[in-house]
Amino acid sequence: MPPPQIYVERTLAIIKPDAMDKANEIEDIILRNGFTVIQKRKVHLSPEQASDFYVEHYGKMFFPSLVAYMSSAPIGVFVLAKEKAIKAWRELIGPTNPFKARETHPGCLRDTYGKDQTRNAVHGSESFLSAEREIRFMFHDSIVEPIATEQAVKIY
Ligand code: RTP
Ligand code: MG
Repeated sequence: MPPPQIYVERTLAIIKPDAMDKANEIEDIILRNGFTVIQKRKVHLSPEQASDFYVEHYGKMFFPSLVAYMSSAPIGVFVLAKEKAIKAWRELIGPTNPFKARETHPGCLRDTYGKDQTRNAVHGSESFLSAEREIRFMFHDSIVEPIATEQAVKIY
């Protein structure tokens, strides 16, 4: 009999600027939850790069503050793999708003590390297509090379 097939999915996770001081702690939680870290990078996005990354939100009221926040300081970017990784990572991070997360999903990452609706500690891809787009985006030369300094290579 052939061995059972397990479909291992990839997703993109980001530790946002406000949670970078807890990056080691968050990476431990990632590993303890059975994710494999395929790639990781520390990058400092320009406002243009942050706008491109979150282009789906262009025109929304929170877009300017989101872009300013995401380009304010370095972020930790991870490609994670696991069975049903996209859904599993979204469940682990919890709802967008940390105050809501605290009530409905106590113990999720945004409950533990989030500060407010914008500074909510972590990002997770929403679908297979967005995961593939975001992985390509973050690990493309145009993002990686300008910050490929010693500091960027060693993530923390
Ligand atoms: P993400 O894309 O970062 O994983 O977050 P998400 O899917 O849970 O939420 P999304 O609707 O995609 O929003 C993207 C990010 O924009 C900021 N935001 N601020 N002030 C506000 O009302 C507001 N709403 C969203 C958050 O940083 C959110 O994660
Ligand atoms: Mg989103």
